[in-house]
Amino acid sequence: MTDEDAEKLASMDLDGSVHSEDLGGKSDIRGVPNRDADRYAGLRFSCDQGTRDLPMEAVNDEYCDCRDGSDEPGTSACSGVAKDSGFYCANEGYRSMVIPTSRVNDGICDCCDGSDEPSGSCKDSCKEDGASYRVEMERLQKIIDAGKAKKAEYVAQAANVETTIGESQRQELEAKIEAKREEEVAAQELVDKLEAAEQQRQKLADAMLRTKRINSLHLSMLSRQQLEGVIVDAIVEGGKPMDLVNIVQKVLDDTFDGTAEIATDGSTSTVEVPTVEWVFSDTNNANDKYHDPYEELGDDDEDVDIEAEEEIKDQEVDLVAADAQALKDARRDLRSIEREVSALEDEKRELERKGARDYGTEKQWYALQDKCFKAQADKYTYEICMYGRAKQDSVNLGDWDGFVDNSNHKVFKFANGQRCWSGPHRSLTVHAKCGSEERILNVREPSTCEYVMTFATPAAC
Ligand code: MAN
Repeated sequence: MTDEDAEKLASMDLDGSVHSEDLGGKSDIRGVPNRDADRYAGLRFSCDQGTRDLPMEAVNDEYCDCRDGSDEPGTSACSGVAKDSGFYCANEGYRSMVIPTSRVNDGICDCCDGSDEPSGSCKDSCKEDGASYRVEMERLQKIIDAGKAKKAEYVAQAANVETTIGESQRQELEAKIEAKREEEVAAQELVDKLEAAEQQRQKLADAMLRTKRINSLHLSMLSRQQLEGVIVDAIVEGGKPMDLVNIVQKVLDDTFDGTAEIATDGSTSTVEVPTVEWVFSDTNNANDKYHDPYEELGDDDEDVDIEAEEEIKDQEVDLVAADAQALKDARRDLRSIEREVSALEDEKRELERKGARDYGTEKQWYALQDKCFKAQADKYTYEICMYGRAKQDSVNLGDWDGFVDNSNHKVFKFANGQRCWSGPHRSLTVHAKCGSEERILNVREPSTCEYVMTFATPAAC
């Protein structure tokens, strides 16, 4: 189907036939169709709804007597004077037509049978015109037939599809959603429980780290006065980890006479002030290079809570290894259930949305749902998406507003588009015409921001 064919199809009537004025052939009176022959058959002629009575000689006498112009159907005498009743040419062999009477006897052959001009001035080309017209019509008819065949495919495609959401379908989907939501609640509870345990573990780990730092700095060995000094010096020095370790080292050296040896429980051990990195690292790793001297000394000083530390370590190892993985798994499971719930809800919404759609009496529009078609017209690219949105470039021309009543599902609208500058919201009316394929044939804007489109599609065949 070429653009030209499409244009021709667009000019054809909705049923695919070409508009013509076949009023029953030619009568004996010039410019009058057979259908009206009786009116011109008597001895007298009546016009202007019976208010004027004329002798038959007054008909086609080149003088306009009637206001309705009916006494001069075969001359141009009434053109511009009265209402134009038109000149009928039978055009035998081609299409009959009605032309304005102003074109009668004007030296131009408008009718192919030449009846609008004095006899002998025009060649009768109706036979030839008719032959090529029929060839053209047959060709266009083939396009229409192809469109009809394609429409039959559309109809078949939709035949077995449930286009209205059934009660059982809805209930089934709702039950599925309900069951999934219960799973979601259980999964959320598990995540909450494991997160609480993780928080607890973190608290214990923090406490343990703190204990480690206290122990590593041997703060328990310092007097209250020395500790107060450490605090003040640390503040004065800026409170940096390195400063703090140096301060503590100095206090320890002073206290233990530079020997760096301490005696507890009668035993002797070297006090090893650990490296800054170790003390302030955030780990509690058992393989750490610093070894707490109090452990060896069997010190059970209250301040250095080795037992608590061990207990924490045990708990931590379990939690880190098992619960952290369990939490990860539980979160993953929850996310996957949440996704399933949302997919089911989407499915339900989609079903309801589609169930509410009007696909036409034969569901002929079903195959085109959500399909989009584009075309360039003037300086814009227009796009329509069936049951969706229409656009002019990126400007919203409106959302689907349904088929126009009594249009036989051949006219549909998009409404409530982007507001026109100090005008209405943009809207588009689409006139669907039979064609062998989908194609936007033309777009006009007869009134500002109110657009009209002609669209060829098999669905309109
Ligand atoms: C844009 C287009 C036109 C429309 C004007 C109205 O230029 O959408 O079609 O007529 O806006 O201002």
